[in-house]
Amino acid sequence: MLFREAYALGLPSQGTDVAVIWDHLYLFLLWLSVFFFILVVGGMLYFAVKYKKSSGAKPKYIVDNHALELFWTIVPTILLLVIFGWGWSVYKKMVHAPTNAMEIRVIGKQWLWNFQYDDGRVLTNEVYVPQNVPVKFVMSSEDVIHGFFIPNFRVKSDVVPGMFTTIWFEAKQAGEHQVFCTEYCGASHSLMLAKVKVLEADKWEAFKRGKPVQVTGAKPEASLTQLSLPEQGAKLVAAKGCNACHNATGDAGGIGPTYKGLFGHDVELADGSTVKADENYIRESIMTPTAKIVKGYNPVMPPFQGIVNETEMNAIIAYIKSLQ
Ligand code: HEC
Ligand SMILES: [Cu+2]
Repeated sequence: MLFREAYALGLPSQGTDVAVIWDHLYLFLLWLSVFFFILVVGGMLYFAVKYKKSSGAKPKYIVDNHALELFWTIVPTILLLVIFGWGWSVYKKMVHAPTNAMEIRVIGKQWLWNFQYDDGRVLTNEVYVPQNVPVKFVMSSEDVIHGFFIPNFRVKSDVVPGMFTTIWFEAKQAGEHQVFCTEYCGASHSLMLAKVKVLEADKWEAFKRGKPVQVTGAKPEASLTQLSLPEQGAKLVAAKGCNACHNATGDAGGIGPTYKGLFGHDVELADGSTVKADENYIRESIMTPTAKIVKGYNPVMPPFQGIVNETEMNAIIAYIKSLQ
């Protein structure tokens, strides 16, 4: 244990498998650099002393040494390729969430984190997740650029207004894990903290059954009548007048395209290109509808910039996603 502590230089605890492979790579790079630092600087000092000549001495004329040159070309090349391949494989694991990952939406704003669950619950500065289950955070910002970082899981991403970014993790250690905002976002940036609370299976089941989590003002029963995120979205598209032009039935005859079967599929655009309908495409379609015009439709949709906020955006997307 002591050896690991010294060798790993006090890196935070390894809360995921990704943290383990990430640490191996990081420590390999670190100790490789230390090795070459000692080799180069040590060699330099050693030779400076060993071959010190009094001033005025003529140095010997040295011709090239092919064996040596090949050696110091080929060895670093192999090393760099190993680092590249290794880094690539770790990176791939870090960014590609398993397709069965459970999704939670994260909204950053000055200076707190909100977490939106599919069942409609919203938690602030704390998020409960199951142990040993892949979880994907779909993140957006209400104001400026924030950074979402869970050191114990070795995952981090900027959270940028006007787009979605994602991270994923599969937590191995039950308990609390600290979240930091890692992008200077204003006066209380350093207080923009949250906790990821990893629950064992039985506790997770209890949490899902809906022990009342928001106690401010509302009675406990309120959580039972709370709407799920897709249901909130259905209410919102009705309230914001979207249904005048869109439907959820699959009927193609409306002023705008149907929501049914949209999410995750390719959309043909008027300019002949196609685009995959993911979270960012739907956000753009709502905020700046003229950016991409769906083939066969007129650009008559009004922009909803400033009318749909981030919380509502997540609900609307969850609703469209549910209409497969
Ligand atoms: C005045 C009619 C109208 C209203 C109101 C309207 N839309 Fe649209 N919408 C359209 C039309 C027409 C298109 C297709 C042309 C385009 O891409 O702009 C479209 C495209 C879209 C797309 C892309 C669909 C696809 O198949 O790629 C989404 C998503 C969307 N709208 C969501 C909404 C939401 C959410 C609202 C309410 C907040 C809304 N729309 C309000 C007319 C409307
Ligand atoms: Cu921040």
